[in-house]
Amino acid sequence: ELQYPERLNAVTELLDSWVAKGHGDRPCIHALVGSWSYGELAERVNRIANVLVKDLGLVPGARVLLRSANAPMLVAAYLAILKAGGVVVATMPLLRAKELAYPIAKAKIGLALCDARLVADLQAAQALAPDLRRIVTWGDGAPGSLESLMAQASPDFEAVDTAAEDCCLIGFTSGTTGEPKGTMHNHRDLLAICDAYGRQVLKPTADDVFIGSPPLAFTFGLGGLVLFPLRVGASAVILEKAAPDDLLAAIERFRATICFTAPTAYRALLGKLTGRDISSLRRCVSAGETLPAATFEAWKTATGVSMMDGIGATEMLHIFIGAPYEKVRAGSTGTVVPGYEARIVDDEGREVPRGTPGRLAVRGPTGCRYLADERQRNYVQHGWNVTGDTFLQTEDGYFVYQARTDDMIISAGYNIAGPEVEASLLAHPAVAECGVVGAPDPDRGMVVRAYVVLRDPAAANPVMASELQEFVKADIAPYKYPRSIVFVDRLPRTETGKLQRFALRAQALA
Ligand code: 3SK
Repeated sequence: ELQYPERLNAVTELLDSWVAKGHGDRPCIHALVGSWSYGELAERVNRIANVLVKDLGLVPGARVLLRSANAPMLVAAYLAILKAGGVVVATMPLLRAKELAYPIAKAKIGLALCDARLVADLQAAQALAPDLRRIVTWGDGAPGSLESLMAQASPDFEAVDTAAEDCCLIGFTSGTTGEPKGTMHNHRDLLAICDAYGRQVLKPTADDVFIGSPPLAFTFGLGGLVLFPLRVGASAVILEKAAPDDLLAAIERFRATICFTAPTAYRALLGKLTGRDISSLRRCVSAGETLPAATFEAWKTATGVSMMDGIGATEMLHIFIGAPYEKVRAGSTGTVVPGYEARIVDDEGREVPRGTPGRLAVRGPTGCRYLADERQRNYVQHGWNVTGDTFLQTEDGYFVYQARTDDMIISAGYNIAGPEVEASLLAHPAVAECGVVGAPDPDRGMVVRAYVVLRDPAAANPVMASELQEFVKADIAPYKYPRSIVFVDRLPRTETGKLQRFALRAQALA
């Protein structure tokens, strides 16, 4: 079991301890415009913490909204809020006023720190959510900007003496269904994910250079690009733009060794590898959606590196199932992360035999605590966090993803997992992306419908549709083949890259 002191401020452990131990000169953050050492980051964090407390009146427990693309200043502001005893509510940079108003009102947020280029929507949100009284911007050099306040502030700041269990971040779910939910996590949770998934599965060293595309507002990105590197004294490349070409160029330039991104992004990178040298990469973590075996194999063939699939949840803060590098298996998410327990249960919460699909339930050092939300009792049942995912567990303990619990298509009495059909279609060389949902059918109740993006859009015709159907029939149980195929230019995705199957389901019903 992971043990931490009762009084704990995560920033003391993650950042200040390195400076105190004489590692202040080690590289910490790389960006296209320059790099910061641990000492340089620590100084900025202290200045911002002083601004928060002395100029902006932050009191422990107060919530502060952050709005920015991934950037070194975002990292500094994030850590400063934690160090000052505040609670971070980081928001996705693409959110518009209406979407920003929801967390502001729900979490009663009075103060925001914001990249000046993104302030317009936040100002518009103030009209909808009057709790937000003060916005301080950076990057515009204006009087009263964060930088100008920082310049007047002391470079020293003693971490606020928080309890390990004090809430320090509220992550809002991206809301694929219903209103977003605010998930609360504390200082101990931040260290626990580093010491569970980080240290015992990923096993980074101080020489690793982390890189990736997930926004820091998504806890997958927070862990992979900030917490895990800091915990072991490593460095991270923080990219404002992480489209495939940007990511590849930065991997080459900084000789990045550990990449965190989603399967969709890995597939996009695969199409652009010619002439690139990404041989520095030794670990490629994939999460956010299931990793099809075809993507795993294609990446292995192209780079020689086996991808590390993982499943996490904003509710759990980070990954709780994912195998260590030596034990990864194509087509399987992996084994339970040390410190966590996972089991497959039926609708009554009873464990089902190995090999039987059911709901994935998990418990361990982190867990779901929704901010004032009735849905808490659906997610946590008898002490177990019941995720919305259907998995099966093999005899030897590997967890194999089947579907989101609501992604099961019941067709003529058969239970068909949409993602399994997607994985099969993706193995066809003509298919770039696809999403599979149920469409109503008078005879079968539902039929399997595939929305397919082809690599060559000009090839979209009935002959291609039959070819794909035959391909799937030959690959998996024939009853699972998509009886309906719709060619599309693009698929609906959330900002974190997750396929929005609910949007496809709505299209299928129309
Ligand atoms: O698997 C996910 O979607 C996830 C969510 C939050 C944090 C980490 C991960 C991998």
